[in-house]
Amino acid sequence: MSQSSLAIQKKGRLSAGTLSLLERCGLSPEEPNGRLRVPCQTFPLDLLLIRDDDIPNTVANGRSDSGIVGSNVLREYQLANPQTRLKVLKNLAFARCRLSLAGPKEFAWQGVNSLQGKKIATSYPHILTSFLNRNDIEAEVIELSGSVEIAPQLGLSDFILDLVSSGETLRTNGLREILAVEEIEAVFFTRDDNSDTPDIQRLLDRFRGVLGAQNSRYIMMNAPKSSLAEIQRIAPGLSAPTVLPLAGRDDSYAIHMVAQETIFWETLEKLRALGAKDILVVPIEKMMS
Ligand code: PRT
Ligand code: ZN
Repeated sequence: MSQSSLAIQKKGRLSAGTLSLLERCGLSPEEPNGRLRVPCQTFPLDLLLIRDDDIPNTVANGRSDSGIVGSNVLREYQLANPQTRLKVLKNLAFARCRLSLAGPKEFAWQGVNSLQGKKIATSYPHILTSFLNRNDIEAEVIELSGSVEIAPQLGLSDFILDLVSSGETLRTNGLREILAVEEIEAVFFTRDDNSDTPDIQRLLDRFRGVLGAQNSRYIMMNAPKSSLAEIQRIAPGLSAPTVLPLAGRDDSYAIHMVAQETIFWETLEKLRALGAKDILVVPIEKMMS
């Protein structure tokens, strides 16, 4: 019997983030050596290495149990195929960018009504149409499969809807970002009817463990007993700290806690102002609750 499978991008902007996540989850894949289907060495899972555009369809028609793809590609597929039931189980916080409207840098933008009657080029016609419908805009959608950013120079369109990261590609083509229509990141998804299976849940637990830890910090400090309530108020996400006695000290505690957010220097300064000493903030590798 073949084991559970995860479709991932073979080569491209998602590859490094996907492989790094899988490694941190303890799912080291074997060397592909040209294979399309590659088993993991330490987990009962096969990786299917394919083009990102094929990932939603491969999961929808059951050739893979789950997939990792950019939310842009998944959303476009869902809008184009409303009968399929795909479900995002986890946002993966890598390959972040945005799907934005852009136009000539000299264009005097006056809100979405500026799009009325215009031509807009994109590789995401369904996402664009949905945006235009939501905003009651009648505009012509020009579908292009690549190099969307040169469409205005070629006279093919007035505006574009495309992925933007640093904005450099827009700038070099005389365009400027006008409006972010969707924030994009890599997502882990499956079919609706498949999302509760033990294999998928076990994988999801691993992703949660690594991503939860990625955003969490373990904080340790020694602090005066009188400051405990105030320290709990200041330090973010810390409802139930562990409070330990200090040998030979009646006036102070050792306080240990997990923070679900970045601890900023300002927070450390406030803690020190409350009398906290020897404050340590350390990364957490894995978490399971
Ligand atoms: O070969 P295959 O079909 O598998 O890959 P692909 O060429 O279709 O996709 P790929 O590898 O380029 O991108 C895969 C996914 O990465 C996208 O679907 C997004 O979810 C995500 N991603 C994150 C990006 C970017 N950032 C990004 N910056 N995809 C594309 N870009 C483009 C952007 O459109 C621009 O043209 O990169 C260019 C540089 O961006 P700037 O703004 O930094 O100049
Ligand atoms: Zn692609």
